[in-house]
Amino acid sequence: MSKLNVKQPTESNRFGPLWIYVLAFGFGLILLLIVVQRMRSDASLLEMVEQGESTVAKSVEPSPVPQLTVEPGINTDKPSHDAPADMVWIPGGTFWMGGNDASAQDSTPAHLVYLDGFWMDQTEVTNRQFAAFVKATGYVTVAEKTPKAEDYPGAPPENLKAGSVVFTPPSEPVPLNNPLAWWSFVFGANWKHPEGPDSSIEGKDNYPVVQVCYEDAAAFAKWAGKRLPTEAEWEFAARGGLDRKKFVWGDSITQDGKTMMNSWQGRFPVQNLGLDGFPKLAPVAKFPPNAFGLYDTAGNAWEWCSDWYQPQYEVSATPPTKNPQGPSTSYDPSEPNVKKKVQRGGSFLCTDEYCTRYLPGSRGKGAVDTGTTHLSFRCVMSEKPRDVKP
Ligand SMILES: [Ca+2]
Repeated sequence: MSKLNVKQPTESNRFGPLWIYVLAFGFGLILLLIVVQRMRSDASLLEMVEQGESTVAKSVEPSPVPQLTVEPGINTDKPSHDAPADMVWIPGGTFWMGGNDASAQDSTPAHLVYLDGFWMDQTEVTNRQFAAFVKATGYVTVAEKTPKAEDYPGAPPENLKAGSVVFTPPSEPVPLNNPLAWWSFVFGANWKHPEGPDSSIEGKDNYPVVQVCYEDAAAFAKWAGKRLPTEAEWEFAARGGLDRKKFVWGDSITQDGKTMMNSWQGRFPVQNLGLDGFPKLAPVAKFPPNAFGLYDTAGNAWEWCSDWYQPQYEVSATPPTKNPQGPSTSYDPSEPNVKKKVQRGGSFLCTDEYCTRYLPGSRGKGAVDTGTTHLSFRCVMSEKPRDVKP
């Protein structure tokens, strides 16, 4: 075949069939769109990273986040013997103690604490139980004894009489910055006459004993073969295994519409409406127990703890702080010369208007020689003997 026999290209087919160009153009267009989309995606990714947003790029290479090596949790080991009468097992474990509320500065910071398990009285010590102690031992409480002049330098001699501190509400509203407006030292007030010589505990066997100072509470505990709780034990037990809840039962002041504690309703300190059923102290166990089976760990009566009071916690540099016993001395900047121990749980006088220390992360304090109308205690017992400061 001579080249002259080869078909000459026409105008339309000189560069090949048209469909080849259409296909190539379409393919090129798709490639271009893919590249442009990829560039736009990269740009927006860069922008998001620069704005600190959570992005795919971040999830591929996460920033290092400090990890706690310990977590809150409840011990699972069981006690080696049955519960002593009227006590419950508090299993111990690791928990967040205190809080981060700046208005309750001495409770800050929330910090991890580890505790061994222990037994705790289900209720505050009652008048019946305290009477049994007095009957068995002949014990006389501090409020029943005449104060010694050397212990109270500067006190007028006429004031050196046996007595205790009684809630004496004013008849008119008062500023809430001076507790002396509603507290009085009343001669003849003591655990048998909590509101003064004319008052009585007759018919109140199941009420928390009050008007007991620290050494009275410690003497009872020793007689009972028990001891007073450390502050950490008290808070762990009060929280009932709940992690960082506002109240000992949860985050709301009531639960399922139920009133959960004996506190103050109405204008403090002039009028307690008693909407919770009790305008004053209530018998023990009138409100639901917490998850460990403890009653009245919020409200009703304050409870002594064995720790000296200082306005900050001793926190271990390597958490958790283990079985803390509190500082070796007392120091309250508002009264530096008064020896104070920690008190916990708040009382029937606590109110959101004035004192919310029925919250488990908050603290109280009191002079060791002073009982009051709303101050009681409950005891604990170690599962295994361990050194605890007296
Ligand atoms: Ca209480």
